[in-house]
Amino acid sequence: MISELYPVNNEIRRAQLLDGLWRFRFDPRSEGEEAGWAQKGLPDPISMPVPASFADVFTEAWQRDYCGDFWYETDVYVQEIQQDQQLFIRFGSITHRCRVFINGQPAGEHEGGFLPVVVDAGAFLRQGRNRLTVLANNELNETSIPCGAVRTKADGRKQAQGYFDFFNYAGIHRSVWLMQIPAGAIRDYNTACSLEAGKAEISYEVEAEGDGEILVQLSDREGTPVASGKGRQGILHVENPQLWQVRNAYLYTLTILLQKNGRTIDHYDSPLGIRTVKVEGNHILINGQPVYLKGFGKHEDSEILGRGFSFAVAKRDYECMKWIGANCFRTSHYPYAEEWYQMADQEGFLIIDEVPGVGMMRSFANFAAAGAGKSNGFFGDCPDVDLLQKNHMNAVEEVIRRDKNHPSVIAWSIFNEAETTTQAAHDYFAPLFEAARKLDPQHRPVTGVLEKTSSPERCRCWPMMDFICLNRYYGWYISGGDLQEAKRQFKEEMDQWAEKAPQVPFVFTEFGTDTLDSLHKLPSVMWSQEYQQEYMEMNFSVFDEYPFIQGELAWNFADFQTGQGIMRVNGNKKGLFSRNRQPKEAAWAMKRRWEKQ
Ligand code: CKX
Repeated sequence: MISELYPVNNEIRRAQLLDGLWRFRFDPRSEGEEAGWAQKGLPDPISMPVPASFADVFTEAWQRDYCGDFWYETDVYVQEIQQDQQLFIRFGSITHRCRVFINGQPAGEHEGGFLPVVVDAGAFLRQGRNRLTVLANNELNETSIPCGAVRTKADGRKQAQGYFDFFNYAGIHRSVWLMQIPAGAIRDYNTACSLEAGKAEISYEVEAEGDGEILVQLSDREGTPVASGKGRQGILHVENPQLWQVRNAYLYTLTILLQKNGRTIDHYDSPLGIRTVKVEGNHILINGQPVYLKGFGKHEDSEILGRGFSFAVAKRDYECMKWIGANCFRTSHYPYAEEWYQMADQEGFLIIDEVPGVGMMRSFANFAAAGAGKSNGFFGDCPDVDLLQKNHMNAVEEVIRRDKNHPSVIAWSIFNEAETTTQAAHDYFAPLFEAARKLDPQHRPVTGVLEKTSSPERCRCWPMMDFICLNRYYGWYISGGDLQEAKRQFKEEMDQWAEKAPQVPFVFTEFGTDTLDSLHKLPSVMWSQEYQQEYMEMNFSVFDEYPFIQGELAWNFADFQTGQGIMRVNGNKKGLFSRNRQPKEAAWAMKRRWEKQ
């Protein structure tokens, strides 16, 4: 059985990082499998850092823009294999799909580029040196999530065309581990909290492969035990709990032991934050108190690394978000590396965790179509909607399984800017929402993100949502350059929502303007720093008029890379910070507002 729990080291479990310089090569004719590259070793490989996207380490355009099959290979040294141990190789993600070989043998495969790939490696690894090979592919189609297409050019080169506005970065983006865990190991666990005056109850459930007794203990920050339980299910009672609060996180340690005849067979420790999340009327409640969400839609995106995870970049992002007074971000438009959530748990940030259900509107520049309310349909004529839904469902299941115990995660977002106006869209999404509700032991709110075509009159999916997320660009894609008219139109729409859904919280998950950090202009013009600030102030004045608006997540935290085109000047420039994480002028206005709230 596959253990997906995040790798840890302790007296029983061993986790060895396999990051570093791997061997790499492109395979534009998809010939490597037949030619036996996994068995013989990659011919003429170049070196490639892991974790990182491959695109931005290159100096040639064809390499940066490469679309098709590509291979990674490394050596893994196993010191000793004990009888009662299981071995797994765990990749944080491989974008967008992969097959994994160990010593030339097919050992596993995965579809989807933003969630862990875990390979049961015991049958394939031997003591000493082993060859680990990955055949990956970054093509997009209308059954992959995210959705897109591939165009083959006259010379045979493939070009990925995402139906989305971010660069189609690919590679091994997150850390790779060799995990050694005991036979019969703890495989998974769930927790959920409920609060009463001066008390917390934490129900838990532990899944272990073998038999044996489960012991559970909760300790406070000083390491003092505050509650304990026995058995695979149970309730921990905590008197006077220290709550995990927004931007003021308190983390306990949950220790799970699997014991047999008095001997500890397995041991897994993880942080646990005591907090509840609920939607009531117009409010989002954390620990029973309304919270107003302030922050950003982000991307995993930085110079050179592309979408590769870096602790230093993530740390800088959290520092910038704290500086500006944010308390929340959305993992637009895919689940991020697990380390992001661990850091949010520590910092008390709230996360709307999004699956890669993006690009479900057929348009190569869907941001422009979506912004102006010109959806091009999708589900009614998608070539294999069942396969798309299956892939989407897998992502919902995998993200909830991966992230369900993080106190920072307060909601699941099932899609971004999908077509939602047809019966086909409704029928596509209903089972996904239902699954998310059923699978989450904490019953967090479930939502989706609506673009302009998903208007109060036309959208058929908003009633499935516990709170409604809107991406709106009045003053940019609509009435750009005329904030007065933009405000009038914006309010017209919000008045319609007020009639339609007065009892639901709304969160703005995108609003913003492309802004060059070099451009100043008086009076302001679009793209100038002044315009971004005036646009933000106009948006804030609208948000403040409608009490059911419970959050503002600006687009975007930082400038980020997109594909090339006439609408993007080396990327999307809607960041409040530059791609290098320096504040633009409007960031100060935001800081003043958010620090007061
Ligand atoms: N929303 C109205 C999705 C994001 C884009 C953003 C933009 C669009 C806007 C659609 O991924 O980057 O155009 O800036």
